[in-house]
Amino acid sequence: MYQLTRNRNYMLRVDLEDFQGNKVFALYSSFSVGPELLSLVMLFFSAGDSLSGHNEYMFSTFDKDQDVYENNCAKQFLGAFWYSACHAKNPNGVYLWGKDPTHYAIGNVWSSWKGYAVGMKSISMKIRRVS
Ligand SMILES: [Ca+2]
Repeated sequence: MYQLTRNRNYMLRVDLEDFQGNKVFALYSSFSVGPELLSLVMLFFSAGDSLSGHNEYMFSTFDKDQDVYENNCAKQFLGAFWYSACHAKNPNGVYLWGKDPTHYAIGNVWSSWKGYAVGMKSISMKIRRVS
């Protein structure tokens, strides 16, 4: 992703769908990934903005903790993403098949739309070159 977004400007569109067939999106006017650093600017959304709070954070995984939380966000929330301390969305989290509050925020959730207990049916992130 770093090589891909390094030399040009990209927009990001995130599309979300729940298990009732509702669809929302979030659009970011600029999106880039540094060596592992996320950078983006919010433009418009119907999904709520669960991503801007992760601007300027590093990508973290189970075996590479680069978040600012005392523990490992990727381990605690069973995902991998640009976590801060820790997340407002978890697209690489556990596929919950809808609402499942058993374990807090481990699912593929987008909190500004459905909170931390409702997993999405689908989440897609697409980038488009703008210059
Ligand atoms: Ca940490």
